Amino acid sequence: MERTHIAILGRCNAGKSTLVNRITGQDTSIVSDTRGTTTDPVQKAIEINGLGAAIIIDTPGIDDDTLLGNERVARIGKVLDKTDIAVILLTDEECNAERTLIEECRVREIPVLVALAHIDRIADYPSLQATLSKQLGREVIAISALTGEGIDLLMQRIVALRPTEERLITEGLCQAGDCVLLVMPQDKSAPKGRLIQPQVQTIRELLDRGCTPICCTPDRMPQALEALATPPRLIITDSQAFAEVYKLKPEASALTSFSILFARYKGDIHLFTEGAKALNTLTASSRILIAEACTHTPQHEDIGRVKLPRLLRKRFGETLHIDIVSGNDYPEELTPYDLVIHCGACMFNRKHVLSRIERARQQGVPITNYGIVLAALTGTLSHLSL
Ligand SMILES: Nc1nc2c(ncn2[C@@H]2O[C@H](COP(=O)(O)OP(=O)(O)OP(=O)(O)O)[C@@H](O)[C@H]2O)c(=O)[nH]1
Ligand SMILES: [Mg+2]
Repeated sequence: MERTHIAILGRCNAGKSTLVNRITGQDTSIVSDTRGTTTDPVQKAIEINGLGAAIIIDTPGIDDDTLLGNERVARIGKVLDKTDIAVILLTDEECNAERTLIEECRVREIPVLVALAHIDRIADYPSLQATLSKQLGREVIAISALTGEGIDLLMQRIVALRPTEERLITEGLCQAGDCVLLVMPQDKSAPKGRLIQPQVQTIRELLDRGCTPICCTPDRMPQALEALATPPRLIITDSQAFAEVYKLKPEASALTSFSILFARYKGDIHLFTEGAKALNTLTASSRILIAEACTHTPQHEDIGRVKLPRLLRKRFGETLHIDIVSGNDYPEELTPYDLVIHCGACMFNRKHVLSRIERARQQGVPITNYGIVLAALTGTLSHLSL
């Protein structure tokens, strides 16, 4: 699910953690008057009235000197990579660091809200609020996370800034009334007793769109097709089953994969297909970075850790250098690599994927994703609807 990521930023002791606790209505973060209490970003999933699913991110102080300078910048940078809305807290007229942060957000196209915090203990807060507003050339909301004053207004402003772009996973590939066949292997690498996020999200969207989703595992695909009076408009398969599904696909059905759908939905499918062209120039001494969004214990037939490296080495040679990173461990410096291959990123928001794509693009390193590479290596890419 696409959750709006809201980061609470500011200097140490600005009351970031107190505000996060107030918004989430829980003791999500540790609060104390010791500077640098929050050293790692803390995320909390919540539902916000009028906005829907969100993640509130508590962050270390932008002036936290208990962290090394570059470490601090890197941590804030990683938060900004996924931030849809930034809330910056101030407590006095000093606002140089905040100005720099506002500028960084402008470059990254992140909408910013500025709030003067701790107003319960600032004698003439309206005049400080006016001064800051003038200095920064923008609205400054007055809040107290302690008493709750001003929080309703802050939440209203947050809701007003929510990303409004409505995106569909299956945009342009099917319409109301269409039957869509989903081929979903439930092998050892699938979680026990449930479906993975991309499958659930796609089924839900198809139901909402008035389509008829039908599900099967690859081995039951012939029976599923037989049970239908006409071929499905679209077949969506797990990338791993491309080859066998393609063989069984009726002429009249379009074919795509969950990872292609999510590359379109979360990333930039055209840049990813461009990036996959790098596969034509790789050699046995090339270096590849495989980046996974979620951290999970490596599994026997894991696609990112086992299958993809095996296919790549088979194609380009055993000496091919492959680094695998997961979660937030996406390197700043991508130039050592000849190609970055990202997972479908079902656990990331779109902003996060776009930030990663942008970093690769700026450094001139081709980037693509699992589904596209699997399709390219198995020769099915040209048969897919993108
Ligand atoms: N009077 C008053 N005190 C507050 C308010 N918000 C936070 N505080 C106090 O300020 C101190 C610091 O609050 P935190 O929420 O830990 O601040 P922080 O910005 O998370 O600090 P770091 O994690 O160190 O960066 C605590 O003693 C809080 O109780 C407020 O609105 N009014
Ligand atoms: Mg804190």
